[in-house]
Amino acid sequence: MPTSSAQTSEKPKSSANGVAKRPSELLTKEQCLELFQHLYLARYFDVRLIKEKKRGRLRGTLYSSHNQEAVIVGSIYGLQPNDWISPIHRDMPMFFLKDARNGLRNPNRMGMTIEEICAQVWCKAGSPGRARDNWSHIGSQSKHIIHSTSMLAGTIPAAAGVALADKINGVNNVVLTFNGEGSTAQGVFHEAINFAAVRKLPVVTVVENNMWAYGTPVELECPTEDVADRAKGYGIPGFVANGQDVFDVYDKVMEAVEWARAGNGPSIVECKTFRAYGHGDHDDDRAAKYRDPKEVAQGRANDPIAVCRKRLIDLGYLTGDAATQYVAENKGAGEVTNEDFPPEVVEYMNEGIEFAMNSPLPEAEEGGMWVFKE
Ligand SMILES: Cc1ncc(C[n+]2csc(CCOP(=O)(O)OP(=O)(O)O)c2C)c(N)n1
Ligand SMILES: [Mg+2]
Repeated sequence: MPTSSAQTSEKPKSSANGVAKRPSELLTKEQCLELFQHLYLARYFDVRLIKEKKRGRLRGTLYSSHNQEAVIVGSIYGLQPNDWISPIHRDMPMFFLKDARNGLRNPNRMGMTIEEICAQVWCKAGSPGRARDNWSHIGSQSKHIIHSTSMLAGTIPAAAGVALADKINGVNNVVLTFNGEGSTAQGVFHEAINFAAVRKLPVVTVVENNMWAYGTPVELECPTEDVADRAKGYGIPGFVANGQDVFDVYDKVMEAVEWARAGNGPSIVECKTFRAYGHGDHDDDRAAKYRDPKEVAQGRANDPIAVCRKRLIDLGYLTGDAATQYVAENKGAGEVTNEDFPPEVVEYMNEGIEFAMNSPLPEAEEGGMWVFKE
């Protein structure tokens, strides 16, 4: 069984000299560059919404994923289209990046469009939540995205249920469920993982350990050194990934996914990262007081875009001017500009925002919809 150092029953494919290759070493140059672009897409979504709100064009709370993009991007990149995900509040870009390998503009892709997500943020009629919320309490059964819930860790029992249903129906999809480290202190986290473990369900629980749950530090939520150590209690593998390195996240999640798909059951993948801002933007000022500025500076120093850029340069995939053309890393939303992002990234977001701006509000009569059985 894999441990935190992560070996699997199904050994990764071997190279000619017999040394096992990590899943990320099997990615093509194009795929590596695509991962890099997805990091930009996730970062731009975040900074653009902050800018839109500062300009007074947007209302509602924003839960920033700044600095956590490698977890969002690396964990879902290798999934099969029909695999399931259950994002949480800090994972908004995941909704439009799911199955992005099949083309961001492919209408048959098993992910949401940027138009749907922007309409959600602007509370318009064309959004999955139809103006009931501006953030992540959405999902899509047809796209295999389990609806988010506000109850921390509430997605894991739902994920276990989905995995059980697929198993009964003879379908071998993996279910990737996401949680903050704070959520691992919830009773339902233990109940659901225990249930998945005894039934060997293909549920991979990705823990985004950003060191803080609102104002509570990780050491007051988890007594073990690694959150992944909790896996031992269920007899399942626990993996630890560097959450700033998209390739390491990809490697650990792919090992867990292959382990699950081979019928071995669930696992926990802890990705060590750092929450760059407050819990939500309503918490930014307070967070600046409850967190040590040195800790914050250190936590932000390893920007996932910079880490990925270095790897691509080392691999020879980014050379010459292309290596430094768009430098979005290590800049806050107030400093970064459109010129720091590839034009196609800005364009994609512009299209989403334009759709949202031009979309109507829902009819008032819709307010009672979905409350009582029709
Ligand atoms: C059962 C439950 N308790 C408390 C809350 C209020 N709450 C919302 S988010 C949050 C912090 C979550 O921290 P973590 O799980 O680490 O995720 P992060 O926000 O850091 O990504 C809290 C306490 C809640 N939504 N559900
Ligand atoms: Mg947290």
